[in-house]
Amino acid sequence: MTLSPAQAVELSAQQVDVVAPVIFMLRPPAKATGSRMAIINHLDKPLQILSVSCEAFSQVMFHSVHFRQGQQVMEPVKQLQVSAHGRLVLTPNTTHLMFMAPKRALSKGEYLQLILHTSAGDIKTIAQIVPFHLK
Ligand SMILES: [Cu+2]
Repeated sequence: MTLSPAQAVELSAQQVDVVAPVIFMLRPPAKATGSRMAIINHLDKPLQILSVSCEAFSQVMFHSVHFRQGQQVMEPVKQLQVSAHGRLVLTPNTTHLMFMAPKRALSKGEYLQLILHTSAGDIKTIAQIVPFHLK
């Protein structure tokens, strides 16, 4: 792909990209739901993601997934790190953002603003509410 000069400037100005962020619809009676996205760090140093906020949820946690006696269990993680010029793919089966305690009913297709609070400052993105599927 060849970039026009204008596109090239825009891309180099973007130090961190959040790619295709989605939040899965809640499945009642669950009061929490997972998500999927990739975070690309174009910086020359590691990027720490310290916390995430979303206006429609009381809290956003970082979870990692482990297998224990054949059972999939999620455990809280303090923060996430993306290596210099690296990419972190967040999925329900691996590490992910877990959206806790929705403040209101959410509909399929709705867009919500996410703010990633990072070592490089706040990064705003928009995530869509989508039906749950593993792939
Ligand atoms: Cu989780």
